[in-house]
Amino acid sequence: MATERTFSILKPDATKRNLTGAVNAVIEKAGLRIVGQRRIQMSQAQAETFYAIHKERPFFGELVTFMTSGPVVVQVLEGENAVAKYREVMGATNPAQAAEGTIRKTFSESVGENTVHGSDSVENAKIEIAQFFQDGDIVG
Ligand code: FUP
Repeated sequence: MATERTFSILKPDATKRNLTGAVNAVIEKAGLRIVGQRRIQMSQAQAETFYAIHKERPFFGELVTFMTSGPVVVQVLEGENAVAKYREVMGATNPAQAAEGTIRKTFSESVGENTVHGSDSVENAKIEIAQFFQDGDIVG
């Protein structure tokens, strides 16, 4: 297995409920290292670019509105198999279908406000990290 990096977002429902530390504890307990982290207010343009793949979906407008509704924490996570590992730790997109012990099962209230984002491939992780981080801001 290779050491990988993945991109994570703690979404506005997490920051609003003061869950940054609680979610980070789950991430670190799973063996992922938080090697980059920044709290930002995402602009509409940033959210639209980030979720461009979903722009034809009926929930796109709501998704952009939600992602810009409050602060988010953007992160770079590092570890063995980090992309798949984090997807496992996050749980299914719909929290009702997420496994026990996952972030979404524990903390999320709906599919639209599901607490975390994690890249779905190493290739997308690189693109997503580059949208929000400069090399010097990631310290492994
Ligand atoms: P995931 O990779 O698990 O974050 O899921 P997707 O890329 O399929 O979806 C991205 C985001 O779109 C979700 F986090 C929330 C939103 N979404 C909805 O609001 N409704 C849906 O039916 C599916 C996704």
